[in-house]
Amino acid sequence: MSEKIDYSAKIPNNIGLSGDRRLQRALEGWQPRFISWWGEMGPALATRDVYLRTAVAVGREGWAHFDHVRVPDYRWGIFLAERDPDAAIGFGEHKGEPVWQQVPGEYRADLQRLIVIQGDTEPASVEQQRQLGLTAPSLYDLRNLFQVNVEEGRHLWAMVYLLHAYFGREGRDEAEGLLQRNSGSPDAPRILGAFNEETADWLAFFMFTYFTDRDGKYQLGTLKESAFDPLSRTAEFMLREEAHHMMVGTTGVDRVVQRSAELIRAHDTLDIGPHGGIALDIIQRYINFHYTVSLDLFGSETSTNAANYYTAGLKGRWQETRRGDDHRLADDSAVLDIPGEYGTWRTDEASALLALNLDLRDEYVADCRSGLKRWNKILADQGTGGRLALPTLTLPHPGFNRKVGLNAGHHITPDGQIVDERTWRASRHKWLPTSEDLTFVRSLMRPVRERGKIASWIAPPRGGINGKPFDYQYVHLS
Ligand code: BYC
Repeated sequence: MSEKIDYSAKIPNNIGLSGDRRLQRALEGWQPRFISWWGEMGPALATRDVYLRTAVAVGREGWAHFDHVRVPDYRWGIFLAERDPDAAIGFGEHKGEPVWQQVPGEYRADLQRLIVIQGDTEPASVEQQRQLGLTAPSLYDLRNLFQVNVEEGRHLWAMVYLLHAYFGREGRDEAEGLLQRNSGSPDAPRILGAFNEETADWLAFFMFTYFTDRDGKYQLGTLKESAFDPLSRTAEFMLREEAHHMMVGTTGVDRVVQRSAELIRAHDTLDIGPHGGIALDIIQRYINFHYTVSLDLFGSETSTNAANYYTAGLKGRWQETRRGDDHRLADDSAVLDIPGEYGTWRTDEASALLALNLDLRDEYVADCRSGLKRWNKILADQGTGGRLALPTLTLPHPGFNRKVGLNAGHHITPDGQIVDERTWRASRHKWLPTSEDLTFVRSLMRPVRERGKIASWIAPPRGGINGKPFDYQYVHLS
């Protein structure tokens, strides 16, 4: 397979699509439906053009090209990482066998399910972020939003390719379904909870790209290990694009925290709302919310689905090849924290195979901690000249506010105490964003569309995109 992407084709690709007429026709049949979905459910703000990154190769260096592009003309395509002709399955009962180029009949339903769940999240996030362009705090941020959106659209293409190419009629029906379900729809919602929540303001967008896109990183990391080679190579290239989405989240929250710290210092108060900033307690409540709905995306702590996927070789662990065990896990165990009826925690042991969702979640939690460290460092560096004690931003206990898994149905505080429902309800407003918080944050969301200018509630970025300065004309509005 050539590493270069064929851009002369109607659907840019590096899979030799022109040599497979049936698949080409099927995907060209889906393409206008995608474009019409994008028109209806994609970004609400009309633009003349946006400075976007487009993939031009799948090698490590020089894979992206930047230019001003009319967004509806963005070249969504199908790009897989290069094939390793010697690739062998790295885990499970088929460990050591060559990776599969076709779907084995016995794993067809499970693989299709994993691909559909992954595929469903991609358009969902575009739908959730549809209105945000109308209130972007700068042209730089607006550009980043569009970059994230077009790449989530491309990730939908990646999953639709797999469904069309390897899952026959059922795959084609599922590809239609991906455009028919919509985020938050009462009749046909998206499959996973977090993708039916609103992303109503830019603080929510930065939290989403920090916490929820990071779940995407970890889930794609496990699919990259898959024995089904086309899925593995698809996920590998998606991960390359995903890194930018997390940069948007990490530096987005950095910049909100930076600005809040500056306002606290300048006005000598934590109550910075009247000065146009977002108070740290609101930021903490947004962290609590977005982190915990993202934890739900890992499924239950013990899962026979996860065990079966692993044993079959469909979905591995994060950095599977770097783990120093037998990659089969039949004899290993893991410890679980279980909330008890009477306000006490107990621990239990489960087989490591059953606890694979927890293993992945633990990797994710460790990664999330690095964000909190950064944001607390920004607060400490800014300081208050010793006049005020700044709170520390924290990650809540993984049992807090959970709808999926062992902790669902329990009332657990951010510091991990199990309490009764009344106590929980009485304190909920301290822990999760209140309607007042949401209204206040929304009131700050006024668009700033002048080159080089930025809204009052966020600091400018340290640098621009692709070596351009912050005050570059990233977007031409129509
Ligand atoms: N909401 O055995 P269990 C991304 C269901 S994000 C609703 O515990 P399993 C992105 C589950 O389906 C990454 N239902 O779970 C980010 C099952 O139903 P059935 C997306 C849920 O299967 C930002 C039942 O509960 N990719 O890429 O081990 C922007 C028992 O489930 C939820 C993937 O997730 C939930 N949260 O694990 C754009 C990878 N959780 O079968 C993109 C593919 C569980 O009893 N998916 N259920 O009807 C998977 O690996 C797994 O399906 C899950 C669930 C990790 C999602």
